Amino acid sequence: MRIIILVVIVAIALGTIGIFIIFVSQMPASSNTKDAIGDAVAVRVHEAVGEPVVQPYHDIVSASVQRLNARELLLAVELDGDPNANTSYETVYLWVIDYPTIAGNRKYTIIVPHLPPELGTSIGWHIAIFDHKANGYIVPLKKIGAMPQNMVEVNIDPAIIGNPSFFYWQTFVMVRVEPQFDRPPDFLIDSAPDNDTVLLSPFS
Ligand SMILES: [Ca+2]
Repeated sequence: MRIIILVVIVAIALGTIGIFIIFVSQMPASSNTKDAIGDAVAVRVHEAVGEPVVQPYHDIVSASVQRLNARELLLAVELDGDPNANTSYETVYLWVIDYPTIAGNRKYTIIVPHLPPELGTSIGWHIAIFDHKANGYIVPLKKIGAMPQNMVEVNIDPAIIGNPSFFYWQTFVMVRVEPQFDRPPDFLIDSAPDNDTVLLSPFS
């Protein structure tokens, strides 16, 4: 009898925790960080032929991640120039998101590349999402519309990244000078925060 009561209590507790996690993962939440202007520098990540000239639209001024509701996660970065004006090399804006689970850490990278007209194929803005645990793309590269002036922003369904109740994020600007798409871009230009992450939680 005692065992049955204990099992019932544990089941009720687990059910309550489950409902709480689902509820919290749908609550609006907002997080942001500011970054210095003028700190953008091209740091080579891979050996590659060519080096980008740092542009104002490579320089992060601020970045934010907001859960607007259960279906919309808004990722935004404010820049010191208009990223739609990119005319040389592929510029890539990235958000790296990670959070712990009982089954281990989950990590995703939201990749937003801009391909300038000089590349000639599928020019303009794109999005892809990479799942580090599965080591593959869960959203393959697809074309999206133009960005607002001096901003890069995308809206994704948080279900794609597992509907976390909270997570840590960091954003990066990178440039690819060689068209080798099986590796990360060749240069890191700016990041925010530079050596830290931001917590998105309805309780922070
Ligand atoms: Ca900056």
